[in-house]
Amino acid sequence: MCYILQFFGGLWKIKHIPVYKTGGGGVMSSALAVLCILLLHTGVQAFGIVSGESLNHLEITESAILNATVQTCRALAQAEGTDFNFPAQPFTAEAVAVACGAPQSIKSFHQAIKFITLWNIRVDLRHALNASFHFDDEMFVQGRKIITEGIQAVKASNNQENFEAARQKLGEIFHPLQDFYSHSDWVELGNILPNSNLIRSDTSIGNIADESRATCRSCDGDDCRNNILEDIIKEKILTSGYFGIVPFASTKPKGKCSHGGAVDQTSTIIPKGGINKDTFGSSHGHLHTKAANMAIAASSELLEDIRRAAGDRPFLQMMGISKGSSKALCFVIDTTKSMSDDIEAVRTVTASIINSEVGTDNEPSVYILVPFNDPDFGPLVKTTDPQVFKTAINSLSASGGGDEEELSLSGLLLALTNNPFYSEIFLFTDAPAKDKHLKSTVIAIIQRTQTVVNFVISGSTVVNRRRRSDQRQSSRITESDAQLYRDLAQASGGLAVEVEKSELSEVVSIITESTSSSLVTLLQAARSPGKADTFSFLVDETITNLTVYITGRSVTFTLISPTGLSQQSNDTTGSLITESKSVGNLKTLLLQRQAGLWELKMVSTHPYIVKVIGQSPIDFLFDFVEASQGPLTGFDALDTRPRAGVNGSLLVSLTGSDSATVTEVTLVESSGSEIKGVVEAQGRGNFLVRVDTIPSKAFVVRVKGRDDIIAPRASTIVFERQSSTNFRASNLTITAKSDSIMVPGMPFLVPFSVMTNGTGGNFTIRATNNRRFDSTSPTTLFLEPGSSANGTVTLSAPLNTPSGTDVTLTIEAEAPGGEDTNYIMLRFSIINTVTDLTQPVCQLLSLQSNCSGNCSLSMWALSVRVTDGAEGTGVSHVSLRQGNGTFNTSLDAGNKDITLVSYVASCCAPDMELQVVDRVGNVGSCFYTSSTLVSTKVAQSPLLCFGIVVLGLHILTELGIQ
Ligand SMILES: *[C@@H]1O[C@H](CO)[C@@H](O)[C@H](O)[C@H]1NC(C)=O
Ligand SMILES: *[C@@H]1O[C@H](CO)[C@@H](O)[C@H](O)[C@H]1NC(C)=O
Ligand SMILES: *[C@@H]1O[C@H](CO)[C@@H](O)[C@H](O)[C@H]1NC(C)=O
Ligand SMILES: *[C@@H]1O[C@H](CO)[C@@H](O)[C@H](O)[C@H]1NC(C)=O
Ligand SMILES: [Ca+2]
Ligand SMILES: [Ca+2]
Repeated sequence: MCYILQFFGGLWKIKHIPVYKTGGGGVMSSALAVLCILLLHTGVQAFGIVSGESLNHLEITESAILNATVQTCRALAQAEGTDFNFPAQPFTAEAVAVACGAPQSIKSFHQAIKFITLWNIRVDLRHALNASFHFDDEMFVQGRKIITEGIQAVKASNNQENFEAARQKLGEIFHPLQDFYSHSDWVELGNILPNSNLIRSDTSIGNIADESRATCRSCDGDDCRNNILEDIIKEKILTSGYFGIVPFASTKPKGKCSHGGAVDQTSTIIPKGGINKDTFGSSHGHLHTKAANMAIAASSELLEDIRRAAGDRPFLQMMGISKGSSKALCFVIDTTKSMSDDIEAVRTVTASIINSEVGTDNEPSVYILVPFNDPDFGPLVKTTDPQVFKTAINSLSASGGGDEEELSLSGLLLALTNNPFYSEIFLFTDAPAKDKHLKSTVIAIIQRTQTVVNFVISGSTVVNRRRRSDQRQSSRITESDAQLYRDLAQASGGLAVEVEKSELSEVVSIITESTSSSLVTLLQAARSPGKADTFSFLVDETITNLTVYITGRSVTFTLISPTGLSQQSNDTTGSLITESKSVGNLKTLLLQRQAGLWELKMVSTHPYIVKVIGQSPIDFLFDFVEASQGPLTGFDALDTRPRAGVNGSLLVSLTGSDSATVTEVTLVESSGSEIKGVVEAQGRGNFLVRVDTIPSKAFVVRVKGRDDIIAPRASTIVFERQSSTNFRASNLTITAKSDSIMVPGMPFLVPFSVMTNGTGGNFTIRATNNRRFDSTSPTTLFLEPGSSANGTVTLSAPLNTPSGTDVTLTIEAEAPGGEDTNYIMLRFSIINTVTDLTQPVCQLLSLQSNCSGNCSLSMWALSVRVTDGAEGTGVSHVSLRQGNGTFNTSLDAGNKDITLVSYVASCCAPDMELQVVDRVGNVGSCFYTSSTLVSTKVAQSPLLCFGIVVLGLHILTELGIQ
């Protein structure tokens, strides 16, 4: 609904405004835009929402997702014969993930919900000028088109396991779907169920009012309860409110309803008043609850359709819930000539991870492999099947590579842009990067995706690398080559481990040991050049497996526990370190479990990285956010670096506890200087943090909080977490606007704009996409100081690109001198135009039933043929949705477009329902029951007197499918 969005409880004061349309087609002059914002402010105040009463898009979407997830997990539990315990109402992500038997997916479930709702709310910020996205101005056909085309894209993306793209589109189409119930008269017409025709394209939406037909009369003062005309209600005519924010310039046709509210200027023109149900304070606020509940039900119905097309497990994966750890296992491997030992070590550890973790809570949810060589890299293997991954790793072999340097950053970039956000990558090489120019792009994507990248660099100090022309001449990674990898590791919060070839197996098994999804970062810091420094980290009662990783040469340290005990690095008898390993330049220390503030005093003159992690359910997610630039007030998550040197905001969400709160958020520079933010609770575990100045140097985000636990006994946990990623701000601003769907074979334009808040000059532009699609873009843009310039990237997907493929495009702008860069990362889906809009159909071939007397002694059976029609894409899968009999499907020997289904069940289970899905995800269902058919046929066939029905081909019945 187009509520004044109190996003996260109070911040997102967004009011969708289907803004005044200029004659040309909706482009507003800046003067009008200013007017919008001013009007909006008064509007926002006039609505006066009481927090927590009216429901907004965020809450509606979250309710529907939680409900659909519970339903899916329950169905899976039933199918698998396991118990299912409904979580307590109202559902929370934590409780639902636990009920689904996937507590390890809590964080990724939160991420998915957050991401989907973000894209929902973005519709108000980015498509404010388009009434179709909000079902205003009687834009019913246009609104439904947005929904149904979006559904096709979501299904195609799920088919290709591109769940991020599916989430993005899903969020976008939730918005109009939910708005329909607030902005149209569907509720006023007395409907008690959602309008299912909005998620189908082959049916009528309803009886839409003619353009010339009057639909409303003026309200009686402030009382709008009876402003819709009686004949409209009586004839069940669909209409929706018109909206405009410019006084005296209304485009509302005569006699039409308005949206209503203080902001809507059309509502001051006869017929006055409005019909929206956005909040309790709206013109039809008395119907707010009904409309909001109907929007939840409609969103549930949409999710149900997507779930049926995808299947239960893939649907849950789209929601971030997987059986295993919800984490990716991603290897990027140099496959040039000298790498056979490394490949062997990776092969061994992969086999061991797969053998020990498949079927456990630690099983990776997706496996990714990117080989790189020289002059080529890739192809990427991305699979949810561990055996496919194992086979891919086993088929790697070391050869080629030409000169000393290899394409390590190209391989890394391919992995980074295909990996889920917030995951981890392991890169193996023994060579310098040939493609050093990609460094800033790699760092940009590390920051955007919050990925941790660990490097295993073998043979860097030993004299055993390639022996080519001169057998005695050896080479190795120089200090500066290694430093590039260390810089990337540090930026990402990963490790750069340097070992000899003989130490590979040991180090690979150490660093890949923990794939648990409950890992949290307590401290992550690097010093380059190295220097003596003291670090502290707070350990709370929820932390287990407290582990310190240190990489660096000639490092000594002293560890001091909360109780004041200390232990030096050369002391092997102390009690603080319960286990320690040292291989190559990596030290791993498992610490005694002790809550409180620990201290680590480091001494080294060489570069080093320190990382302290533990396992805990409590963690945080965050985005940099910015007040929307559009005509609406609200905050939007940034797809770019935040702006340096000015104030900024972060939206922080806690995961893993319903009762935890954030008490302090600090941006910590590596120099140690700290910028504290002002924290405002927004409800639902979300916190807005405002900082006065975003630093110009790299920084990490540190969150402190507390959790006041009531049961089983009252206690307070004070915790501290840190981002593993190092972030950077920029003096450049980069924005881009485009559609999110590409059609294969057609040039796709992405206009963008770069603005400098500092110096001018020639700015370097780089556009990279992760599918190696053809692309053109300017290579430089000239900017005057403090000004902006525009460019366009043109991307083309080859004609044969499978529907549902996604592509990420990163556009980077680099200031003269190369000191400052900013980027924007965008994701598009490639979707073929879908012409198959109908579901497969069932034809009953035969039904035999001798159900009489004791049902447990008799059986019924049927056979059905399923086809997708001559114009269809074909039957993709047929499954049993209801019924517990024996179910078999086979392809017709003569015609592969026909699927034959046979079913035999006990008469005690007289109902059965088939679910039939075609290749583009149109879902139908066919319902059969032994008894109904018997009774409907009584009049036709005397045979039924014997209690036996034989429905032969002569009474072929094509059953209607809804
Ligand atoms: C929850 O989902 C089920 C199945 O999709 C649906 O029947 C039900 O109406 C939904 N409940 C709500 C409150 O939307
Ligand atoms: C600590 O980690 C090890 C290995 O990663 C695991 O076997 C063990 O169960 C963990 N202990 C706790 C308390 O989580
Ligand atoms: C550890 O090194 C320090 C000096 O760096 C020395 O004073 C101390 O005796 C050493 N301890 C052990 C157990 O070797
Ligand atoms: C932004 O510009 C200011 C002033 O010119 C400079 O001090 C700062 O380092 C710049 N920040 C970045 C991230 O380049
Ligand atoms: Ca080479
Ligand atoms: Ca079809």
